[in-house]
Amino acid sequence: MVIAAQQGEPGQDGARTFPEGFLWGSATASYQIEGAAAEDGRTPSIWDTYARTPGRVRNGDTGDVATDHYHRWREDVALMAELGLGAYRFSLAWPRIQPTGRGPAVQKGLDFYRRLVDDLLAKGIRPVATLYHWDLPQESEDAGGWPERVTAERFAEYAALAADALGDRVTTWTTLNEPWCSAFLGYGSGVHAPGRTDPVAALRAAHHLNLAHGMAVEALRDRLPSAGQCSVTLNIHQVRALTGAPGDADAVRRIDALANRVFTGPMLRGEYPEDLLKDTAGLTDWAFVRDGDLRRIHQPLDFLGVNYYTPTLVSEAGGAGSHTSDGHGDSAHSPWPAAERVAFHQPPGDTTAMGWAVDPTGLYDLLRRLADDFPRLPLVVTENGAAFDDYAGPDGRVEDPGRIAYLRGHLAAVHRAIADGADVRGYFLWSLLDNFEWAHGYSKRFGTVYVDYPTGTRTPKASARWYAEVARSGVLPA
Ligand code: IFM
Repeated sequence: MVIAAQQGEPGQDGARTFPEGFLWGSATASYQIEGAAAEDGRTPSIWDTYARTPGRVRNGDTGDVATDHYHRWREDVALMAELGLGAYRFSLAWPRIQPTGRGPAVQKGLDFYRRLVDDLLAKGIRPVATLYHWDLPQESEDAGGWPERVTAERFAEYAALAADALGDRVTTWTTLNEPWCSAFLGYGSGVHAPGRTDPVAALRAAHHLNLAHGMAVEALRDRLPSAGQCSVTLNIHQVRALTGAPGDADAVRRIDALANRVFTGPMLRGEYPEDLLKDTAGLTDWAFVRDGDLRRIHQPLDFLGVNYYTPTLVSEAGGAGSHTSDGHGDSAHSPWPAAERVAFHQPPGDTTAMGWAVDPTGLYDLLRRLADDFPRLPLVVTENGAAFDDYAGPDGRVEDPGRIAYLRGHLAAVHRAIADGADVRGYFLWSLLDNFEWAHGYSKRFGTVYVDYPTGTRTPKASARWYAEVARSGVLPA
């Protein structure tokens, strides 16, 4: 990616020009769009199993067909080209490439991604590949899943297979997408696959995801050409205090450790935060962290991927108006180990169809903080977007002014962060297509392209046209 030149304030007409070379893209993930769940050797992932378990996913929806991207990928790449995207962030399905989570790669699985990548490149769209966006092969979960070290070791083998097959054409790689969700929603609150509810397993999973990241970067670096870029995508929570009370500041510290520093500590500093180890000492002594692990996890990265949707508002539990929903789904089990004395609150402001507050200042603050904490590490917004209750009108058009307003506000925040010194190199909108929104099934539409699920027909929403113009011109209009 080209180094971003620093830009100034909006022009007199209020338009904001982004740096030359700023990367404009859209993002998706394999289980959310591909379908073809049992084709060409693919075996079930933990999400196939979870979705088939009654009561786990709304309406009993599964990713069996999803948006049928496995068959319609050509049409989707053509759409991206029509929409002028400079980059496409997608994930590889581990169970499509290595169905049992170990052993040799399945050629048909690799061929699918090769064809996709070749078509992207032919149309001038930069492929950005994520190795893991939550679809762990079920057999790996049966062998212990992320709480066990063996899963990190297997992940490094899978990373090597992927890089051997695609490293000549994909230069930009991300190891994990949002490991916080994999560890704490998957093994803590159980609202994501595999649906376990064990706080110690969640902490063990966090460590082995960190280790998997480090080992995968080693495998990638060994195989990629020198121009290859390695990164990880974190859903850094922008945690805010409800009041200025010291108890609320401590709640922020505790959640920041569990949400953010449990990953940025080892990955970017080579250490687990002392306060995290202390807070969780009643649950585990962290003996699963072996000598040499932190050195392997702490790999130089070319950029940090940041996903942001909404801020997190907390206080010390017991204060007025406190409640326990943190916006990550309802469960009797908390995704926050050893944080019983923290209460979560609905941040002020309008909400999206997810019930998430719209607050672009959270993105600005997040980017500024990361720029201060890790001054030499370029940033890329790898996901940002919103679900709304979109529908096709009688003329077939899909008008989504709420999404345009959301994107406008958040892009202005990115621009301001760049103007104030943050080295942000690109922005990927979530998502290209309406898709399977995990435990919400197909009930939440994040796409800028509307998908009519019964027929698979794609219709770009008004926001897709709007974003195409921003991407084409590099200018955010007033
Ligand atoms: O759909 C998800 C995506 O898979 C990961 N980041 C958040 C998105 C919206 O919930």
